[in-house]
Amino acid sequence: MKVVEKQHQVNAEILDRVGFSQVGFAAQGPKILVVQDAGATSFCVYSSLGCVVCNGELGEAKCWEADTGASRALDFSCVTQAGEYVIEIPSYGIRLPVRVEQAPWVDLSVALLKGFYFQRASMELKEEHAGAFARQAGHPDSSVLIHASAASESRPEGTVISAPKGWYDAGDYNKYMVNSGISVWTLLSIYENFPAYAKTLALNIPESRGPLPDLLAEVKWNLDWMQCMQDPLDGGVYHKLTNLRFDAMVMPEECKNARYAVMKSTAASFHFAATMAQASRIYQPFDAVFATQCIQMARQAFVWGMENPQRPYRQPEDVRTGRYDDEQLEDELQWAAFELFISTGEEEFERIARSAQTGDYGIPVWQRVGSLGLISMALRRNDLWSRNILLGLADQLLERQSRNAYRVSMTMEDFVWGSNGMAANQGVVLLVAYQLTNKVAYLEASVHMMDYLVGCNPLRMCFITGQGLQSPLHPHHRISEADAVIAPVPGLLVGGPNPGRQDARNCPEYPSSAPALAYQDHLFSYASNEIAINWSAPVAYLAAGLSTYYLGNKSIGS
Ligand code: 9MR
Repeated sequence: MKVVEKQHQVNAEILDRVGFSQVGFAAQGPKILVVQDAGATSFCVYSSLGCVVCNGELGEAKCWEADTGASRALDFSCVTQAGEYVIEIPSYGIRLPVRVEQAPWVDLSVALLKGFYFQRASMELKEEHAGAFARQAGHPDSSVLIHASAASESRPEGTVISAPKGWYDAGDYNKYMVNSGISVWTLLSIYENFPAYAKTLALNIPESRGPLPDLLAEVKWNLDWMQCMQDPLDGGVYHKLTNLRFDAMVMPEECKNARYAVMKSTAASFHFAATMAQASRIYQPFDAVFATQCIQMARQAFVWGMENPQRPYRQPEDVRTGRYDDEQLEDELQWAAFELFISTGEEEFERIARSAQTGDYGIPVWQRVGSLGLISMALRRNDLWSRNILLGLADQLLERQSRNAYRVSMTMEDFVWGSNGMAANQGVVLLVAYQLTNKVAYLEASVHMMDYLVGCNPLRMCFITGQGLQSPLHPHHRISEADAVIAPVPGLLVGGPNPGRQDARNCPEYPSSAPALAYQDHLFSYASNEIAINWSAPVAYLAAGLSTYYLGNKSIGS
């Protein structure tokens, strides 16, 4: 049996009592720890030589409705030099070693992007790239059946198409267009907004040292699959490539169930159009032929979506896998139209985008993508209208951070299935606001969201497998469960606290039902402990963006 050593020695007692970034702190960044309230008192920070560096008082006790009891923040931003420190709260009996460095998220950004490689379908992962997580190829997807719901004159039910490659969506082995769309957009946006940093990312994947930067090579693995999901005859895009039922908890190579392309949908076609349009401008300097293909396919999918604006996904009776169904489709339309406008400069796309009845622009999630178009428009086209909406959103997030000791923007409503993805996307919106304004408050607020995901939370968990001091060991992830390695596949973000308990039938009671504590590190806790590409992508964006700023390619706030 292959065993991967745990990287760190865990001091369980301290970990349980202190919420803090388990990957470290940025010398120029905000630095907070959170402890359960046991009265106002002072703290002291010591250098590795035992000298007092600074001291202060814990912040006021705050109750957060998502948590139980009151907590206090300890703000040690007085430390501004890289090094090893010990933080002492004498009257709480706490001595905690912490590490401060220039940008503590660099390795994390690599691990998170490598996590996408570990999700690849249709290929063998070789030991030279995957180490202990090497595995055989599975799901070749070279013989995919057109499902009855997707049948057309030229492709009747049972027609065989080939749609290999792509990333497995999550803990399951299916590939869904909608969730691929938002994930690809987020990863490509890392490249668009932080190109210099993105080019330095060395992922050790089979395409490394090839013509494409590693990040773009990894994303292309999924774009290649997406392209196979378009019906060339009419431009419509299939909603998903899936089994009829979820596979057992076995390795990819053991899965022999038939695979189907299911129903063309409006949402799938617009997700496809948006991301292919974005890809066309990004891959242009590297591969003009591919870029041209992307924009042509984006146009065809867009036309299909415009002609079929009300084809929400309807799960056929014989299909039991993920739905990603959504009834509101104007936000998808607007996003696709904006991306096409940015890439082609054709005003007709802009006109269509601006006349869409999108309604509420919230934090991006797979079923609410209007803000993705706004982010592209604000950053690529200096669009004032988009900028104002985004800054309005970011200001709300900022305001919420003053309400709890953790300084997170999460409200009770945000603790849904995939709450960690929500937290990560809040961080992305804050980081975009910083890019637009250079207001340091947004940057620091985005650090707080990152801190939350890597340990500064009521559960004291780093929610990314294989990272930090205390991370999920039993994610709902077939490969992690079925391989011979004790440790889970690294670099994957779990869904996180979710009081919804949609897994109640399969998974024992969680230790707590408080929204921020409703989590269990259990294989069958798919409503709180599954991993998914749309959750990993925004935290990868945060890790890369924060690294860029704190590595000081330009000075903060300038
Ligand atoms: O992330 C999805 C969440 O928003 C939905 O509430 C949930 C139930 O429909 O499905 C989640 O997505 C899952 C998908 O349907 C299948 N693959 C695993 C995904 C993550 O749990």
